[in-house]
Amino acid sequence: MSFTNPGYKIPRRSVVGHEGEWVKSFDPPKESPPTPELLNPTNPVPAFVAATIPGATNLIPFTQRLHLMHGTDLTMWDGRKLGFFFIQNPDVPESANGSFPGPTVRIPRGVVFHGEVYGHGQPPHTIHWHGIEPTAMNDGVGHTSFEAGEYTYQWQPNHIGSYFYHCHRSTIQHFEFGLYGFLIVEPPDAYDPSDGKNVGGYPRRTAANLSKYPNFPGFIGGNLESGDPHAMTVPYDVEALWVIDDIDSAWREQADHAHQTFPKMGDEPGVNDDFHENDSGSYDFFAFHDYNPDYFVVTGVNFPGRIGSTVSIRPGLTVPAALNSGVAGMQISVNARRNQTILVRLLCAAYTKVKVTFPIDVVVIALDGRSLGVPPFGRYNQPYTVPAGKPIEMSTAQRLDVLIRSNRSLSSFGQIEYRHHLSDAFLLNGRIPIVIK
Ligand SMILES: [Cu+2]
Repeated sequence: MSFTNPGYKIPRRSVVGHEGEWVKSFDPPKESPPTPELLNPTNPVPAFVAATIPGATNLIPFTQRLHLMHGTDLTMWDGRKLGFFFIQNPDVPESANGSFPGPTVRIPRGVVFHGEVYGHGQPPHTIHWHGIEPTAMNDGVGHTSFEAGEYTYQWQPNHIGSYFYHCHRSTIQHFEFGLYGFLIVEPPDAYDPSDGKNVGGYPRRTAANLSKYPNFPGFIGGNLESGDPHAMTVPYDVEALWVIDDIDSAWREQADHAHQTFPKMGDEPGVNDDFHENDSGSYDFFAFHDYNPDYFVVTGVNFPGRIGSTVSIRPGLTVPAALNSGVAGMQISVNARRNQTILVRLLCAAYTKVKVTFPIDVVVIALDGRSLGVPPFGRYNQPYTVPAGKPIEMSTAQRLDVLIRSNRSLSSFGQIEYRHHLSDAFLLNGRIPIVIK
């Protein structure tokens, strides 16, 4: 059995003559449709960022701006330059040239979110708000909504937790090339300074049901319908973001320009497009089936090693407030004190098989933006402990939130093991320092 002589043959229809079915209503991409049922946005975060980050602006009130760019090189740990697509927030100077991952978007539960999205030049893009539940028009899935030049996405987050946003046009490539960022839904009062708290720092709160875990102090149970913004939440003192990704340099060489995998538009969009004119000939239109990553990163930081190695990132790495919606002190490598509650938010943005191991017991409090044991799904699941050393398997697009709290000092590493998605061959062990003093 082989790729050319498979054991099973799935009958497939040729796409020739059916190209129109694969190109949506708002191609060509300069089309900028109005948002249906547009409401006034109420998200306070962009104004907070403008008030606290030097040089930042809030050009469109209450609106998060995200621009999608292509054609930027990123220098990897060994000095090699690889092509990436970046997400930029034009309101924030640190984001002016884009970043990988894109800036972390934080938003309070219940507000009306507006995301003004602009795709720089062809090809068009979308933003899919992964795990949020918008209307179909605002879901940003290419082929089922539309692909646009400019659009204001509108939605309302109703569950506190960890999400992410990513381009969903030619997703296999655009996601792999860097068009994604983390998305955090916080309690409704997370950016309300009226009680004198420092809304740009820690402690903060996230949703959890810790009624069976009294070692995490400050948990508030109660009833989500009561109006208490902190019902079913716990405070955390330290927050770390682990976005696990892998990079195939050969993909960059094969798709050496941004239009490589796009049909060339004919004069009747969706009807007489040419699916083969933009490719270089040797790889053809669907170039991205053979995936063999040779670079490995966590939250944009390179694990500095070749395939087969076990390597660590530096201690003390943090995410700047300008790239974290104005919240200062977000960590990558964990640096905490004893008896602090540590929240690690994990996103698997890798295509390979990933196993994450902690050197200390962790409590999994949420999966994919839904907190375990918290209504309305509380009857069907509950938080659970993963003992030190036991691997947690993760797959593409999955999010996992874990809490850690220790009354003893610790100087060790979390480990991310990458294995090839087909052969299971060992690729790399990436280690992330965890220091508790
Ligand atoms: Cu895109």
